[in-house]
Amino acid sequence: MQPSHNPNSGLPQSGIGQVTGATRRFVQLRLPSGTTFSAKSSTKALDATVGDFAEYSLKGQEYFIERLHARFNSLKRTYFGQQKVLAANADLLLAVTAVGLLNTAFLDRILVAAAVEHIPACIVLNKIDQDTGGTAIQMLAAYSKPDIRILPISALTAEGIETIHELLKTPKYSTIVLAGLSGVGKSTLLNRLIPGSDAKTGDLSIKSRQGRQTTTHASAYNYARQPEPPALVIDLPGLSNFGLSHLTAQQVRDAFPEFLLYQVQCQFSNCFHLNEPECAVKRSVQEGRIAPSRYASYTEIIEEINAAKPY
Ligand SMILES: Nc1nc2c(ncn2[C@@H]2O[C@H](COP(=O)(O)OP(=O)(O)OP(=O)(O)O)[C@@H](O)[C@H]2O)c(=O)[nH]1
Ligand SMILES: [Mg+2]
Ligand SMILES: [Zn+2]
Repeated sequence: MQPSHNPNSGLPQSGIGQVTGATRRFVQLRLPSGTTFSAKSSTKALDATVGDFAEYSLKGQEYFIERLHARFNSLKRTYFGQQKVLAANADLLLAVTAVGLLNTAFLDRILVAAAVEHIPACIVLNKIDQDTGGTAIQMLAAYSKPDIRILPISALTAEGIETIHELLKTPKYSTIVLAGLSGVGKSTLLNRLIPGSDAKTGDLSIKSRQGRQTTTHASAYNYARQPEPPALVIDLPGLSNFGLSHLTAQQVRDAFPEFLLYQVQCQFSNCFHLNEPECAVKRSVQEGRIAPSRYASYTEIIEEINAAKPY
């Protein structure tokens, strides 16, 4: 009989772990307790992504990944024509944006990627210490219609941080993903939420105001919440584009919840709200019931999908 624990590390000899990092040959696995260790992939084709659940077992002195579990969901984007999984099995997505870097088209893309996979999402508006006059908050008013929660915070001054703590302490959210443009302050926020996590942060370059990319690969952190097991918080590298041409037009249309309210009044039941006559969604945009920025994001994504179609 084999002992059920590895005498060297005290870890179970086999079980299920969650991937917190992966290279071609090694995968970092995390147990529900938060302990991480390294395992080898037994096949070259193992396509492990942060958030994946994997079965592992000890063979000799080393841990090996036996197989990956099917994903409950995966946050995907198209990158140079290829569909890429950014993170798997997210229970909550925090779409992070910031005063000075507020780009609703980009935000809408992240929200679409989450909605298509049924991942609950909130918008975190960081750097509100710089929002003189509340302009950024006003720009986000468009999101009250699709009923997306907006959390205005400052990772720098800690204003509003309590609401993020509350979310992270919610037991049903065990895997939480932070995604957003480079420089919005994801890593600064993480350091604030998890003191000692030592997430690398970068300075905004004065020249471009773009913020050079500081986080270059996904990093994962434990968020302690006794007596519950720790939450896994994933800091994605700053993205500068979020291609969605792997989606269908229908998926994208259905990912704009405020369209669904009016869609029933469109002349065509399968209306895509583009050039169709008697379209209640377009009328709602003109009459101010749907935010023009949201509709513009929609048509832009649809155009991208059409442009990527093979002829
Ligand atoms: N004024 C202000 N600056 C902030 C705040 N949060 C972060 N910053 C600054 O914004 C810059 C970028 O922060 P990071 O945390 O590195 O941003 P990031 O989103 O992790 O960037 P990438 O790793 O490139 O994706 C740093 O200079 C931070 O000090 C904030 O709440 N207010
Ligand atoms: Mg970062
Ligand atoms: Zn329509």
